[in-house]
Amino acid sequence: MKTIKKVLVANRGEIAIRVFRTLREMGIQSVAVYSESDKDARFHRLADEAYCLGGTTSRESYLRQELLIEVIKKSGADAVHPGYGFVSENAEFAKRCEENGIIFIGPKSHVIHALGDKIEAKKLAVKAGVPVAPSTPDSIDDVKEAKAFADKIGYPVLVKASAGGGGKGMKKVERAEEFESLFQLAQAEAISAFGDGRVFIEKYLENPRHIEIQMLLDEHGNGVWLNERECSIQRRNQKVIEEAPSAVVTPEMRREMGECAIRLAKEVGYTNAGTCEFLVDKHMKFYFLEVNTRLQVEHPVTEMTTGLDLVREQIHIAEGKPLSFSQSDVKINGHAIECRIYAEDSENNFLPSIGKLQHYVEPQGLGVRVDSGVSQGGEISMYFDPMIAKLVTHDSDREKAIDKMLRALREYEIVGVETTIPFCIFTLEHEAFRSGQFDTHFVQNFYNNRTKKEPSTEVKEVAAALAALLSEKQKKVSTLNHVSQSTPQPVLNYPTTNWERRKTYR
Ligand code: MV4
Repeated sequence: MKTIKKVLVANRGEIAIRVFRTLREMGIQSVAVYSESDKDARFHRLADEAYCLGGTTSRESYLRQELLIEVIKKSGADAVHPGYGFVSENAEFAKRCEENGIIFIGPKSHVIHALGDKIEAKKLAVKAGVPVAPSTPDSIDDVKEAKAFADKIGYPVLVKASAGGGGKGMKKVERAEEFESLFQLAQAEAISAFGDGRVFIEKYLENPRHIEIQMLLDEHGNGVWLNERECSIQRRNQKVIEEAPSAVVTPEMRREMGECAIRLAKEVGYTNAGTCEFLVDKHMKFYFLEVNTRLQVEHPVTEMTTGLDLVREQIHIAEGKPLSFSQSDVKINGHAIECRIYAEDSENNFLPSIGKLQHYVEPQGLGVRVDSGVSQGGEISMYFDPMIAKLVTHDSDREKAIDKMLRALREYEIVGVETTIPFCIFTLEHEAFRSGQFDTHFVQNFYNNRTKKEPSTEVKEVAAALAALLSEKQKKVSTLNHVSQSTPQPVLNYPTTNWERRKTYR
């Protein structure tokens, strides 16, 4: 058993802050790294020490493995927390840490490597007796053989890249006639995207739900499942709303899925926090999809409903401590929902909306948690993920958690960029969501071809008055110039939030 005294967080934004908070509470020293383009970001001010990596893009900063190792050594950190994205699921980085005597807070490098290969992961699932969708048992490169298999299991099928995952490197084939060309396209794309052209064929599941099991496994052979998260509200493989527990999972199904997840994890020697993803069909049959070997973006909904701090658990496991509780201690307290607030125009095909947060106030109150890495005056940069914040609400049941989320979404004040708040409000008010009768096609079924609503006369008048007032102010008050060179354009077209509905603006 080791004692971790100092941790470097190889990440940025909200997740870096999330980890720094737990480190502070545990009395562990913290080290931040940041790119030149993040020199004014808030996250590195929450660490005890901060090192500038230089560079602008991810490649020039947060992805520079050798530089990260150098800074870890220089800072005297004994461990590194990778957060999500960047080097978090990079087996090579985990291996470099192992070789340099640095504790990588996550599974061992060989485990990350094995599970990163989707064919390998599926073989492990089969070996552990976990249900999988019908597929070729291995990669297949002969197009004739592949087509014979697709013809046999029936269309539609998916051609999936073994090195893919999270929706990358996937082609849906609807009919036999289009198989050959799409198969070859999938192979070519897999080579160019991953440098690995291996693909396999899998039966396409119609209208599945995406439900995942959070796992914790220590280095003494103990493993627990921390219930499920439902992440079916996605657009283009990007999760937008997640919740725990799922509206449709029964206690029996939860236990079955949980036991499957832990069996698979134990098969591969998994340690630390991880997530086992499943697709669930309309008959509530579940099929293994992949294992995510990192702390996930949506982990807060599990924390709110189990009362656990997953980062604290990760650190204890990395220190070699046994889990301090067993499966029967894991309870579900109420319901939690997370909305990811992206700087994207959800009323205009989710186009990225980068720029300065001219005005920014977060919602607060009982049962409201906001994990964010931004503040007023900050920039949503084009170099990184445009997520502004994760808004999480917790209450005694699903309906109350939804109502609390609607309250919190309407309390948010954001001027300067468009956001996914209107989409979240749309979804949370939708009968399909409220009744729990939805799947991964929610966005395409209900949110497509939505035309922009014409703003009401009242809203137009308020917008015009405010624009005039702000431009007048700018002429007189020179200090406003550092906030914006041009006239600030308040987001007033869509009266979705309380703030936008207000009639008086001081
Ligand atoms: C599937 C599927 C249907 N059938 N596999 C997308 C993310 C990647 N991890 C796997 N994905 C899918 N795999 C079979 N056999 C449908 C999807 C899928 C999806 C899955 C989860 C959440 C949203 C999705 C949106 C489109 C397609």
